Amino acid sequence: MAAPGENMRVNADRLWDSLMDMAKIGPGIAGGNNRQTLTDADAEGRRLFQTWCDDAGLSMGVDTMGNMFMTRAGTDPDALPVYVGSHLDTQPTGGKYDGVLGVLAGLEVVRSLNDLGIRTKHPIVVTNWTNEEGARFAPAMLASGVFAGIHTQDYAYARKDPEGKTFGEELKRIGWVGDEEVGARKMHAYFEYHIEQGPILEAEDKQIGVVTHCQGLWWLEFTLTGREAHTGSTPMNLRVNAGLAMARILEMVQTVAMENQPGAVGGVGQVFFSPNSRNVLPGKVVFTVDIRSPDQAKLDGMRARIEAEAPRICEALGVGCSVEAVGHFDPVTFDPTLVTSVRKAAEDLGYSHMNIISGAGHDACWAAKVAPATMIMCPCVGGLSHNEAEEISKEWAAAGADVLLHAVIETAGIAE
Ligand code: HGY
Ligand code: MN
Ligand code: MN
Repeated sequence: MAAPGENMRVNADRLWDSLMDMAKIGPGIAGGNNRQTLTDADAEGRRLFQTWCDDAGLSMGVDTMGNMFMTRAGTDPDALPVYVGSHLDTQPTGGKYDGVLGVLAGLEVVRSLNDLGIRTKHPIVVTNWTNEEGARFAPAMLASGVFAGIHTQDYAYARKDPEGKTFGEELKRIGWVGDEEVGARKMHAYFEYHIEQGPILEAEDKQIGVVTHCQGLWWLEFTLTGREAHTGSTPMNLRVNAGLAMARILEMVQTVAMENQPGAVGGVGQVFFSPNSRNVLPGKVVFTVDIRSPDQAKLDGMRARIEAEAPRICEALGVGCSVEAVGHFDPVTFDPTLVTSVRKAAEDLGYSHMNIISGAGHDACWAAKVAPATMIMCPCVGGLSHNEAEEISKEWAAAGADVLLHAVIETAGIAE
């Protein structure tokens, strides 16, 4: 006896072809992507997605943060939509699947419903959130954060990239300032399908991650002030060395994270030296510490220790020290009913699965503030992500999309 809807599956080749076609836009230098938010490449990727959605019979709405909402009508006009989203923007040396898989799998769900001739009670809205990565404009998940009322739009519009360009100017420049009030939309439910970006599912040989939680995050931006001086003629005892202070803070962050094992991470991905000249000791060093944990006490405890110890390290070297929290969300618990619908879909489809906590942050973390939300994950090779060598298999991609299809149908309801 076939399980309910066992025959309902996505078109794996069509999903894979769409992923490969999107990957041609904003190519990286090593086989991945550099399609950073609000660049011309982002604009080109948005237009391609819009064309595909138009071909699938979806109607587009865009809000003032450039979030794209592509609607497939339901039979009940009063029913709140089921949203299925993620992001098309990438890291500067990003992979082809981070975020993109979730947006294009959402489109594939709609394409498959069209093929199957299924009408749902609730509308379905495939969503592309602006600036999930936070690489060009901190913080991450900026536009979904404004949508959820975490940030004001003025704050978001004023965020600057390393060249001093603002989010608002760049959104306007690429022509994607929509007319919808951001956050006005109400959701019946929100699903996000995403690669794991970690090693667990592949190591455990599981096809599906049933995401129950997402770990919390702090991004602490440190500004250290030293004294610019000649690296050759300045005696060691006369140096005010902000670079050395930064190195000692990075070592301390590593120690704090290791002392909070298991279930804690800490590190630094971005550093700016000024004047960044080989033979000038830096007058200013700016860097962002990224700490995360699923445990609230550990997360906040690590922040407290780092913010207490960094000034002491700097004082010992005569270096000025200031810190600003430029990104934050607490650990997230996803909606148990939706989590169950994901697990049931995996079981109905015969896919191996396990509960998992998301190590990376996602727009679902903010969607969960305003609606029942959850995530589905597929493995990625070696757990590698935020790297152009990020890789998944077509089978992994399709299995998660099948689960998404079933969970969305379960939640949106098949019209009589
Ligand atoms: O930082 C994150 O976890 C996400 O990739 N923006
Ligand atoms: Mn992502
Ligand atoms: Mn990412």
